Amino acid sequence: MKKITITVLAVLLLLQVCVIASYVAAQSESKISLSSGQGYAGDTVELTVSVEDNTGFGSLELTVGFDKNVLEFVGAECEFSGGMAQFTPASAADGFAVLTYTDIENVTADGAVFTLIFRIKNGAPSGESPLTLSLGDGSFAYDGYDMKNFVATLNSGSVTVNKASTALLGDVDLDGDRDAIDLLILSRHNIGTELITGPEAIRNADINCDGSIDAIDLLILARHNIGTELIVP
Ligand SMILES: [Ca+2]
Ligand SMILES: [Ca+2]
Repeated sequence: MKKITITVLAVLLLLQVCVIASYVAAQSESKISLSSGQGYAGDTVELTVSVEDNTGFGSLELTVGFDKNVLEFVGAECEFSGGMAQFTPASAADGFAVLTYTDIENVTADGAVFTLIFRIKNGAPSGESPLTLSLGDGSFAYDGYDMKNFVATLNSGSVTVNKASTALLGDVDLDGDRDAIDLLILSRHNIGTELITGPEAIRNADINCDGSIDAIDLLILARHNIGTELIVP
Protein backbone atom coordinates (compact mmCIF):
# COMPACT_ATOMS: atom_id res chain seq x y z
CA MET A 1 0.00 0.00 0.00
CA LYS A 2 2.82 2.31 1.00
CA LYS A 3 4.61 1.47 -2.24
CA ILE A 4 1.53 2.39 -4.30
CA THR A 5 1.16 5.69 -2.41
CA ILE A 6 4.81 6.58 -3.07
CA THR A 7 4.42 5.69 -6.76
CA VAL A 8 1.27 7.80 -7.06
CA LEU A 9 3.00 10.72 -5.32
CA ALA A 10 6.03 10.37 -7.58
CA VAL A 11 3.83 10.41 -10.70
CA LEU A 12 1.93 13.46 -9.43
CA LEU A 13 5.21 15.25 -8.69
CA LEU A 14 6.51 14.43 -12.14
CA LEU A 15 3.31 15.73 -13.74
CA GLN A 16 3.59 18.93 -11.73
CA VAL A 17 7.20 19.42 -12.86
CA CYS A 18 6.13 18.85 -16.49
CA VAL A 19 3.28 21.35 -16.21
CA ILE A 20 5.58 23.99 -14.63
CA ALA A 21 8.27 23.33 -17.25
CA SER A 22 5.83 23.71 -20.13
CA TYR A 23 4.37 26.85 -18.53
CA VAL A 24 7.84 28.38 -18.20
CA ALA A 25 8.65 27.37 -21.79
CA ALA A 26 5.39 28.89 -23.03
CA GLN A 27 6.11 32.08 -21.13
CA SER A 28 9.62 32.51 -22.49
CA GLU A 29 8.76 32.69 -26.17
CA SER A 30 7.56 35.76 -28.00
CA LYS A 31 4.82 35.49 -30.58
CA ILE A 32 5.28 37.17 -33.94
CA SER A 33 2.34 37.28 -36.32
CA LEU A 34 1.81 38.44 -39.87
CA SER A 35 -1.74 39.60 -40.52
CA SER A 36 -3.93 38.65 -43.49
CA GLY A 37 -5.51 40.85 -46.12
CA GLN A 38 -7.66 40.79 -49.20
CA GLY A 39 -8.27 42.73 -52.37
CA TYR A 40 -8.85 42.63 -56.09
CA ALA A 41 -6.16 42.37 -58.76
CA GLY A 42 -4.42 45.74 -58.99
CA ASP A 43 -5.22 46.65 -55.36
CA THR A 44 -2.64 47.54 -52.74
CA VAL A 45 -2.81 45.50 -49.54
CA GLU A 46 -1.20 46.43 -46.21
CA LEU A 47 -0.23 43.71 -43.77
CA THR A 48 1.12 44.08 -40.26
CA VAL A 49 3.85 42.15 -38.48
CA SER A 50 3.23 42.37 -34.75
CA VAL A 51 4.82 40.98 -31.62
CA GLU A 52 3.09 39.72 -28.47
CA ASP A 53 4.51 38.51 -25.15
CA ASN A 54 7.77 40.11 -26.22
CA THR A 55 10.69 38.67 -24.26
CA GLY A 56 12.92 41.41 -25.71
CA PHE A 57 15.06 41.58 -28.83
CA GLY A 58 18.06 43.72 -29.75
CA SER A 59 17.69 42.83 -33.38
CA LEU A 60 14.87 41.26 -35.27
CA GLU A 61 15.32 39.80 -38.73
CA LEU A 62 12.30 38.40 -40.51
CA THR A 63 11.85 36.95 -43.94
CA VAL A 64 8.43 37.13 -45.51
CA GLY A 65 7.87 34.77 -48.41
CA PHE A 66 5.09 35.24 -50.95
CA ASP A 67 3.91 33.97 -54.31
CA LYS A 68 5.54 36.25 -56.86
CA ASN A 69 2.88 35.33 -59.42
CA VAL A 70 0.24 36.83 -57.15
CA LEU A 71 1.97 39.60 -55.19
CA GLU A 72 4.53 42.31 -55.75
CA PHE A 73 6.42 43.69 -52.74
CA VAL A 74 5.98 47.47 -52.83
CA GLY A 75 7.71 48.39 -49.58
CA ALA A 76 7.63 48.34 -45.80
CA GLU A 77 7.53 50.74 -42.89
CA CYS A 78 8.86 50.22 -39.40
CA GLU A 79 6.46 51.10 -36.60
CA PHE A 80 9.22 51.27 -33.97
CA SER A 81 11.40 54.33 -33.62
CA GLY A 82 14.82 54.90 -32.14
CA GLY A 83 16.60 52.01 -33.79
CA MET A 84 17.59 51.20 -37.32
CA ALA A 85 15.20 49.57 -39.74
CA GLN A 86 16.21 48.03 -43.01
CA PHE A 87 14.28 46.35 -45.78
CA THR A 88 15.69 44.33 -48.57
CA PRO A 89 13.31 44.88 -51.41
CA ALA A 90 12.64 41.77 -53.36
CA SER A 91 13.55 41.97 -57.00
CA ALA A 92 11.05 40.93 -59.63
CA ALA A 93 12.57 37.47 -59.59
CA ASP A 94 12.29 37.02 -55.82
CA GLY A 95 9.40 35.83 -53.78
CA PHE A 96 10.57 37.14 -50.42
CA ALA A 97 11.43 40.29 -48.50
CA VAL A 98 13.81 40.63 -45.56
CA LEU A 99 12.94 43.07 -42.77
CA THR A 100 15.30 43.97 -39.96
CA TYR A 101 15.12 46.22 -36.94
CA THR A 102 18.10 46.77 -34.63
CA ASP A 103 18.23 48.84 -31.45
CA ILE A 104 20.91 49.68 -28.89
CA GLU A 105 19.02 47.85 -26.18
CA ASN A 106 16.38 45.16 -26.01
CA VAL A 107 13.00 46.18 -27.33
CA THR A 108 10.32 44.75 -25.07
CA ALA A 109 7.26 46.55 -26.36
CA ASP A 110 4.36 44.62 -27.87
CA GLY A 111 2.45 45.71 -30.95
CA ALA A 112 3.03 46.40 -34.62
CA VAL A 113 6.67 46.21 -35.73
CA PHE A 114 6.39 46.45 -39.50
CA THR A 115 3.76 47.36 -42.04
CA LEU A 116 4.20 45.59 -45.36
CA ILE A 117 2.77 46.89 -48.58
CA PHE A 118 1.98 44.51 -51.42
CA ARG A 119 0.26 45.01 -54.73
CA ILE A 120 -1.90 42.24 -56.10
CA LYS A 121 -0.68 41.62 -59.62
CA ASN A 122 -3.00 42.11 -62.54
CA GLY A 123 -4.25 38.76 -63.70
CA ALA A 124 -3.54 37.13 -60.31
CA PRO A 125 -5.76 34.08 -59.83
CA SER A 126 -8.53 34.49 -57.27
CA GLY A 127 -8.26 32.62 -53.98
CA GLU A 128 -6.09 32.54 -50.90
CA SER A 129 -2.36 32.99 -51.37
CA PRO A 130 -0.45 31.99 -48.23
CA LEU A 131 2.60 33.91 -47.01
CA THR A 132 5.47 32.51 -44.98
CA LEU A 133 7.25 34.11 -42.05
CA SER A 134 10.64 33.02 -40.75
CA LEU A 135 13.08 34.31 -38.17
CA GLY A 136 16.55 35.04 -39.55
CA ASP A 137 19.98 34.43 -37.99
CA GLY A 138 20.30 38.17 -37.46
CA SER A 139 17.79 38.02 -34.62
CA PHE A 140 19.18 38.25 -31.10
CA ALA A 141 18.58 39.59 -27.60
CA TYR A 142 21.13 41.42 -25.46
CA ASP A 143 22.17 39.63 -22.29
CA GLY A 144 24.43 42.06 -20.45
CA TYR A 145 27.44 42.36 -22.75
CA ASP A 146 26.60 39.23 -24.68
CA MET A 147 24.02 38.33 -27.23
CA LYS A 148 21.69 35.41 -26.87
CA ASN A 149 19.26 33.75 -29.22
CA PHE A 150 15.91 35.39 -29.67
CA VAL A 151 13.23 32.77 -30.17
CA ALA A 152 9.64 33.27 -31.18
CA THR A 153 6.56 31.39 -32.22
CA LEU A 154 5.64 32.54 -35.72
CA ASN A 155 2.21 32.79 -37.28
CA SER A 156 1.86 33.77 -40.88
CA GLY A 157 -1.13 35.17 -42.73
CA SER A 158 -2.30 35.20 -46.31
CA VAL A 159 -3.67 37.46 -49.01
CA THR A 160 -7.00 36.52 -50.54
CA VAL A 161 -7.51 37.67 -54.09
CA ASN A 162 -11.19 38.44 -54.57
CA LYS A 163 -12.92 37.20 -57.66
CA ALA A 164 -13.57 40.09 -59.99
CA SER A 165 -17.24 40.43 -60.68
CA THR A 166 -18.33 40.72 -64.26
CA ALA A 167 -20.91 43.34 -65.01
CA LEU A 168 -23.75 42.18 -67.23
CA LEU A 169 -26.28 44.94 -67.59
CA GLY A 170 -29.80 43.58 -67.20
CA ASP A 171 -28.76 40.47 -65.28
CA VAL A 172 -30.28 41.48 -61.94
CA ASP A 173 -30.39 37.99 -60.42
CA LEU A 174 -26.68 37.58 -61.27
CA ASP A 175 -27.04 34.17 -62.89
CA GLY A 176 -25.10 35.19 -66.02
CA ASP A 177 -28.12 35.57 -68.33
CA ARG A 178 -30.66 38.24 -69.20
CA ASP A 179 -34.11 36.68 -69.30
CA ALA A 180 -37.75 36.87 -68.18
CA ILE A 181 -36.80 36.42 -64.52
CA ASP A 182 -34.65 39.56 -64.63
CA LEU A 183 -37.58 41.38 -66.24
CA LEU A 184 -39.88 40.23 -63.45
CA ILE A 185 -37.42 41.32 -60.73
CA LEU A 186 -36.96 44.69 -62.42
CA SER A 187 -40.76 45.15 -62.70
CA ARG A 188 -41.22 44.36 -59.01
CA HIS A 189 -38.50 46.87 -58.15
CA ASN A 190 -40.16 49.56 -60.27
CA ILE A 191 -43.59 49.13 -58.70
CA GLY A 192 -42.00 48.88 -55.26
CA THR A 193 -43.12 45.33 -54.44
CA GLU A 194 -39.60 44.04 -53.90
CA LEU A 195 -36.53 46.21 -54.14
CA ILE A 196 -33.31 45.05 -55.74
CA THR A 197 -30.47 44.89 -53.23
CA GLY A 198 -26.72 44.33 -53.41
CA PRO A 199 -24.19 46.50 -55.26
CA GLU A 200 -23.75 44.17 -58.27
CA ALA A 201 -27.51 43.64 -58.80
CA ILE A 202 -28.15 47.39 -58.47
CA ARG A 203 -25.39 48.15 -60.97
CA ASN A 204 -26.77 45.60 -63.46
CA ALA A 205 -30.32 46.89 -63.02
CA ASP A 206 -29.40 50.40 -64.18
CA ILE A 207 -29.09 49.24 -67.77
CA ASN A 208 -28.72 52.68 -69.40
CA CYS A 209 -26.24 53.69 -66.66
CA ASP A 210 -27.99 56.97 -65.86
CA GLY A 211 -27.84 56.50 -62.10
CA SER A 212 -31.42 55.38 -61.54
CA ILE A 213 -33.39 52.17 -61.92
CA ASP A 214 -36.67 53.03 -63.61
CA ALA A 215 -39.17 52.29 -66.39
CA ILE A 216 -36.60 53.04 -69.08
CA ASP A 217 -34.37 50.21 -67.84
CA LEU A 218 -37.42 47.97 -67.78
CA LEU A 219 -38.24 48.89 -71.38
CA ILE A 220 -34.66 48.27 -72.55
CA LEU A 221 -34.68 44.83 -70.92
CA ALA A 222 -38.10 43.99 -72.38
CA ARG A 223 -36.87 44.93 -75.87
CA HIS A 224 -33.74 42.86 -75.37
CA ASN A 225 -35.73 39.83 -74.27
CA ILE A 226 -38.02 39.89 -77.30
CA GLY A 227 -35.03 40.56 -79.55
CA THR A 228 -36.11 44.02 -80.77
CA GLU A 229 -33.03 45.77 -79.52
CA LEU A 230 -30.18 43.95 -77.86
CA ILE A 231 -28.28 45.35 -74.89
CA VAL A 232 -24.63 45.88 -75.72
CA PRO A 233 -22.50 44.46 -74.31
CA1 LIG B 1 -30.33 36.89 -64.98
CA1 LIG C 1 -31.36 53.55 -65.56
